[in-house]
Order: sequence, then C-alpha cells, then structure tokens
Amino acid sequence: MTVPHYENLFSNRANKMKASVIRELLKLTQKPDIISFAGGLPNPLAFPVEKIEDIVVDILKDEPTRALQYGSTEGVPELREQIAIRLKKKWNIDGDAENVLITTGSQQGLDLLGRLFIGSASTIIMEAPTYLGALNAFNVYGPQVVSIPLDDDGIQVDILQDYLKNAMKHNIYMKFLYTVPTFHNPAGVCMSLSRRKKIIDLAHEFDLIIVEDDPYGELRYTGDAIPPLKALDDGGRVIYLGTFSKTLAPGFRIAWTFGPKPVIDKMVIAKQAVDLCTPPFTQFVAKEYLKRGYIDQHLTKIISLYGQKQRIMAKSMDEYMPKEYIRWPVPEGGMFLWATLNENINTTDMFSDAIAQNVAYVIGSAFFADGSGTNCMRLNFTHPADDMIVEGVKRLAGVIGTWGKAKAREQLPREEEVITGV
Ligand code: PMP
Ligand code: G9A
Repeated sequence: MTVPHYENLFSNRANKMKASVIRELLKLTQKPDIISFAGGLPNPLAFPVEKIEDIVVDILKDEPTRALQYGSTEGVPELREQIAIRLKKKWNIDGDAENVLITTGSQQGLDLLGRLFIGSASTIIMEAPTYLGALNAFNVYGPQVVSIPLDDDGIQVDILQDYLKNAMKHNIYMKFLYTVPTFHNPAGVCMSLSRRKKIIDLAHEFDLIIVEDDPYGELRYTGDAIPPLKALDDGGRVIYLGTFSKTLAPGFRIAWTFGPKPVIDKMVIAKQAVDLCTPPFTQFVAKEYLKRGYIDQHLTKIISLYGQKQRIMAKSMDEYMPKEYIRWPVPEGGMFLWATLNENINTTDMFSDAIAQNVAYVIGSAFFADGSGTNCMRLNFTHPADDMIVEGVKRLAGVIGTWGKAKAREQLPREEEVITGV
C-alpha cells in the first residue's frame, strides 16, 4: 500500500495560503473562561431573532420555490435593487441593481477581486496596518504589496502620493489601492473628508482603481458622518464592498460589491466557478428585512448597544492601563480599539501570558504585510458583555504592566557597568 504525499502535490498557490490568525484564535477563545477581545464578532444580543423568525415563516409560505431553488449568480434581483436604492438614499451614490453583485460575505468579494486583478507580477497598495482577511485573500494571487502607513486620519496621503509619483517614473503600474476608510479594521480610525477627496484626485492623476471595504461605515457612535469614497467617485474608479455581517448577522453570509458594470460582469463569471450562486434563502430574508424598513430601526439599536461598549472600553483603558507602556486613539465607531505598546513589548511573545490570565487579543503583526507591528494589539469591544470588558481590560493592564516593567529593567545598565563604566 502506498500513501499519497499531498504536501508535494499542492500548487504554489496553495502553498501561499495562510491560516487566518483570527480564525485560529476563535477556537481558543471559545473556551468559556476566556474574555475575548479577539474576533470582530457582533454581539448576540444584537441579532433580531424574532423579526427574522417572522420573515422566515412568511417566505416559506409565500415564495418557497425561489427561496429554496438555485438562484442567479448575480443575486436575488429584489435584494440587488434594495441595496442600490439604499446607497442612493443614504449617500447619493448613483447606480442600480446592475451595479450590485451579491457575494457570500465580502470576504468572497475580496477573493473575486484578487482573482480578477492580481497576477504574479502585479503590485497592489494596502494600508499598514490592513485587514488581515484581505491580506490573506490577495496574497494567494502573489502580488507585491506596497504598504502605506496610517495615522489618526487614515492613510497618509502624502506618502501615497510620493509613492505613486515614484512608481510612475519607474513605470510600475498599480492594480488597485485597498482601503478600509471608515472605522478601520484593525486601526479603528476614520479617514478625514479632505484625505478622501485627495485620494480621489490621486486616483484620477495616477489612473488608480480603489477597492473600498466598508463593513463598519454605519456603526458610528460619536462625531459626524463622512461619506464613503464611493460617494465622491465621479469616474467609476471605486469598487465598493458592503456587508450585512456587522449590521445584521454574519451567519447570513450576505454581502455586496457595488461597482462599474464591466467589473461586476467579470466578477459574476469568476463567481460561477466558485459557488455558482450566493444562498438565495438568506438573500430572501435580507431583502425582506430591508423592504420592511427594519434595518434602520435595528441600526439605531446596535449603535446604542455598541456605543455603550465603546465608552466602557475607553473608560476602562483610561482607568487601568499603565500609560507609560501603551497608547491608543479612541475610535468614533466600528468594532475595534487599536493599541500601540512600547517598541520593546512584543505582543506575540506576551500573548501566552494574557491567555494565562484568561484574556485574548489579536496580535498586531497579523495586520501588516511585512509582519511588523509587533508592539501593537487589536481589541474588539462589541462582543464581550459590559462587565467582561472592564474585567478583561483590568487583566490585560496587569499583563502589560508586568511586561513593561520587566522590559524597562532589561534596559537598565547592569550594576557592574555602572561601577566599572564598561
Ligand atoms: N472586510 C473587513 C474590513 C472586515 O472587517 C470583515 C469582517 N471582519 C470582512 C471584510 C469580511 O466580512 P464578511 O463577513 O462580509 O465576509
Ligand atoms: O470571524 C471572522 O473571521 C471575521 C472576523 C474578522 C475580524 O475579526 O476582523
């Protein structure tokens, strides 16, 4: 009997695939004693179970055949239409159902865009840090990733501009810029309006396509709304990804790509090879949810729930964290607080100590194409119960305090150095 050596048979592409740190952490943090600030999960209290129950009963009564049959690759027409109407109403974004492709989570949208645009010699621009799921989706297709740093106002456009100028001189052509401008994952920051305008200008100047990923745009707790890049796009340069994962339920796996027709048409063909069609059943539920006007009521409810959790985390951080070792901007929305520790504290090395105290976070380096960011961590505040946020921050503060002190001691001159001067 011979045993196949599958590892030797996998393609180069398969060998580039990396497990998501977040997915791995989800297993660990399902342990009941752990307070997890790791996964970007909605709070179960936010699931509108009763309304969904009513809708499901109605669908099974009124339109069971369409809901249970295979559907078109593009998605259920009424849902595509509802999404286009909503984008127009909310942000004055022009377009119709033809510009909408329903995908199995926006994660699938990212993969499809990677398939369409990235070849082995392609260069793409991402933010540093950037969304880990996008890194994993794009890396499979083997691009060169150029990382442009963020600050508290989002991507640093001056650095982007310099890079684009230089690239143009050397005839390097970018496939696209991937950005999460509103309540960034993981950095929590929101790109200012002036930077958004500047990015659109740069896109025109340097013939750049922008992939705007916006799962958190509707989750604002303080401050004024800023329109998505897509709303400022006057030349069909922005491909916009939205999802119901954070606003309704990730278990639906319903998301959409809103973009220029040639891109949507090509994505449809790519998607046919992937899953033929997005599950019609959950699309039917989602289209009814929108049609019955539930989504805005629901958003009001979760904004209040998550806003409170964001305040509790911000207050606990302020109260308990040893500020000589750690700093963080308070996010105005979204699901994450991003903290930067002193350079000498490696959050990967510290992770096992945090787990020993039954508290988890996502390590910073997972969000950087080059593995930097080793002194950063991402904390989710939407999933844990309020008292668990306080307790988890206390525990984490204890771990960080211990590491900070130990690292500071390591840097003191040794006694014999002080005495002998060596
Ligand atoms: N993009 C970003 C920035 C995200 O944070 C997430 C989910 N964490 C996704 C895409 C994927 O979302 P979905 O559940 O729609 O696949
Ligand atoms: O469960 C997932 O993998 C989605 C969550 C993403 C995140 O935590 O950023």
